[in-house]
Amino acid sequence: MRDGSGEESNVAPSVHSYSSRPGSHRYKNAKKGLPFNLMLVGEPGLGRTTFLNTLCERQVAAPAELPSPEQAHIAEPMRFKHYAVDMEEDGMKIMLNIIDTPGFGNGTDNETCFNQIQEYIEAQYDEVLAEENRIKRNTKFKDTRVHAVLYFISPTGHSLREIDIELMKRLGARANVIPVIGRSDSLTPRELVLFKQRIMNDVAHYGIPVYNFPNPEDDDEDEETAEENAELRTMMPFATVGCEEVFNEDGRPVRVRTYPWGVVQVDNDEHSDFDRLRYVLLNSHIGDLRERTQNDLYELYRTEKLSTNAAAAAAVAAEAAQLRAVAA
Ligand SMILES: Nc1nc2c(ncn2[C@@H]2O[C@H](COP(=O)(O)OP(=O)(O)OP(=O)(O)O)[C@@H](O)[C@H]2O)c(=O)[nH]1
Ligand SMILES: [Mg+2]
Repeated sequence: MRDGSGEESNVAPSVHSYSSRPGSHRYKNAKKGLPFNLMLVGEPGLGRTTFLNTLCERQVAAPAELPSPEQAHIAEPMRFKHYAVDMEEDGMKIMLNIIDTPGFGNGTDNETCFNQIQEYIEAQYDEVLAEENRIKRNTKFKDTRVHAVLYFISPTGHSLREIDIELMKRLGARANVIPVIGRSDSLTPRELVLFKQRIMNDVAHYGIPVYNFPNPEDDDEDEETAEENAELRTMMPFATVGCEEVFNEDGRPVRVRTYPWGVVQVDNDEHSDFDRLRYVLLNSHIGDLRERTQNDLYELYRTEKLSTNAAAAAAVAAEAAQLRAVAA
């Protein structure tokens, strides 16, 4: 861990950390480590902190301190909390930066939260834009552009709520938004299938631009990727489960949530999509998420920004010319 808050203690790694998987990434030579910036957004209590610790396989973030009963009704404003963690995944070093957004959707002022998140994402683009325009490059420049936003949906079994639709719609134009169902073990497998369908129907109906595992253009080389992406599209939104409990099964540590009626194994594909999602983020799609951020989302922002600036400059010049004409 670099400088995240909370005590560090190791918990069991993902089952797949024991063996390397095929279809890996293209960045094995990134010497210092590949930067990957991941934002977590979702209503309070959907398991973002637990997810973060489960993803990093260690306690990076301490659980939120609960307010005293007298203070419990006071909704805290949203803020950005940063965690920086060095990871190694399938032989590749990753400098993972996680931006958590505690206080989002606590019912006070969603519009302000939407604006704050959008402004945060755009501010990182502005930094890159300013750096590109600098005559002398800053060799220590850190690219803080958000490569993916995990949006946590509450496991209600209902349709998407207005806040979900609004937020994902607004951010989809600026970042790779990946919808996930938080605390998904509260739904039965059948409920989960129906809920996923309902959410994806809403995504299509409202035209929400989520990261949709795009088809690679040059098919020959990428037939395998096309198949993988088609499968991943059918899994959306990913059903996540997080835990910090480790159970010893035949001498092997297994990450579980234990209930009186049984256990949920976090890394078991039959129990949740957590392990698949982790693999997508830190391995198979880390390259695509970064490239799409650079080539599509940032480029679009840059073009918009430069043409807005050019239009503003033209308006100022026209006004000055008009004033000069009047004065003459
Ligand atoms: N059933 C279930 N409970 C979970 C899961 N992940 C976390 N929890 C529990 O849900 C509660 C909230 O988890 P957190 O990880 O603190 O959630 P959070 O989204 O960070 O919450 P805030 O920071 O308060 O917004 C805790 O009691 C967790 O133990 C999960 O996958 N399934
Ligand atoms: Mg939290």
